[in-house]
Amino acid sequence: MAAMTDNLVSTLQQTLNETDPDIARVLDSETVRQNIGLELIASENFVSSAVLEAAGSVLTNKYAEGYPSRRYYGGCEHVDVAESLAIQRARALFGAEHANVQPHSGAQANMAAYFALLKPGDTVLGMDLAHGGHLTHGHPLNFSGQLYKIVPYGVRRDDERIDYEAIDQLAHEHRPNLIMVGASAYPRVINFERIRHIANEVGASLVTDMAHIAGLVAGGVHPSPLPHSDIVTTTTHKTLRGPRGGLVLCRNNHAKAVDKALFPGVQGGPLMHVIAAKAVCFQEATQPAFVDYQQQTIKNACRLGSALQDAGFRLVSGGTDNHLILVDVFSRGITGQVAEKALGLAGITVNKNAIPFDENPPMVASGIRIGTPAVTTRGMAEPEMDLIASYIARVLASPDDEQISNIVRSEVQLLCQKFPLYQTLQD
Ligand code: DSN
Repeated sequence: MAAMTDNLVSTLQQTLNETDPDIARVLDSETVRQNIGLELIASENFVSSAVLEAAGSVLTNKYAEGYPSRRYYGGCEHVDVAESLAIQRARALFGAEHANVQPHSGAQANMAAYFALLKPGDTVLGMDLAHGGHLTHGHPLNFSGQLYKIVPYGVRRDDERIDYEAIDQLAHEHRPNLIMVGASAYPRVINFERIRHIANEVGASLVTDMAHIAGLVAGGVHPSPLPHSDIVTTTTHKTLRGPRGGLVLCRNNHAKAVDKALFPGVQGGPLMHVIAAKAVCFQEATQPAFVDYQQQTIKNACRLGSALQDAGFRLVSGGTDNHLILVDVFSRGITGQVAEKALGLAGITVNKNAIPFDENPPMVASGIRIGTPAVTTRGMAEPEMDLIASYIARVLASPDDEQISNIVRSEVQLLCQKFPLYQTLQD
């Protein structure tokens, strides 16, 4: 028995490098990649060491189906504390009556919201993915498009902003059970109050998916959808800068339906290590520095956008109010696919993205989506945004030129060295 215990303890104490050098190398290489490149994917960020520590902890070992104090497993006394703190902090941060911190992802948070409010076959008005919406807002290949009758809305052709008149008209014509608001590639403030008014007129519920802007909302730099929505869903890893995961917030009258929809409706055992890391993130988001961070994220997006406009690029909707810009690279004769690849080779990570009324298919796309949450976390500000715009402009002026790509990649690395990340992980 003693030998067995010794054996177990020694296995537990082996480093990843000793146990699995292949995967250890992946972690090392990814740490270096994140350090030496410019991360401009609008939905990504860098979590704090405290969030990383909680997410990589022994809480991963624990099954805890159910909710705090109402579990289907013994031994939940410590994870109950973590989940209760996460709930309490999420409610306080966003001013919500109820929070469910268990969704593994934003898609599962959205699924729980639909299941809580709808039955299959009901009608949903959701923002078209091609206009900046999200797969789970009714795409035909997603569960949302398969279970519900979807009526898509989008942006106006002239100013590329949400067409509230069209939402009003579609709502009166189709009498949806639910209106879904929120976007993954929309650079403008969303008028939740106006959509609530439309929902009230037709007797629809309003669900807001604030995944992209949750950190901005928490920091008070974007209007909150909470006062206007029946249910609000989000991920925790974008502007909110927490671990990869989801969150549902709602009024008390929907609390039971949401909790039941999430577990046992959608998920089984919650990821307690991730829930603990969410609690840490919600705590960090109450700090004054978090507000400064969110303000700087928006300032950086505006500066990067205007510097790219000065370099001749067209921005969808003419600019931004939030953490992202959508650049129409096709107007400069290259596709989003080509731009993503060329920038990637130069150490600048972005994603190709459809622009409204795109003539190209989604895998080719006419745009690139650029976000500032991650570079702002590194401490970059307006002067660095001007540099980044100049790198992008140089690479996209000659996307096939290997020499330019190499020169820009060296400049990117020099810039990144001035804003180091996760130093201790690289020792
Ligand atoms: N995939 C996310 C994004 O990049 O915006 C949305 O879920």
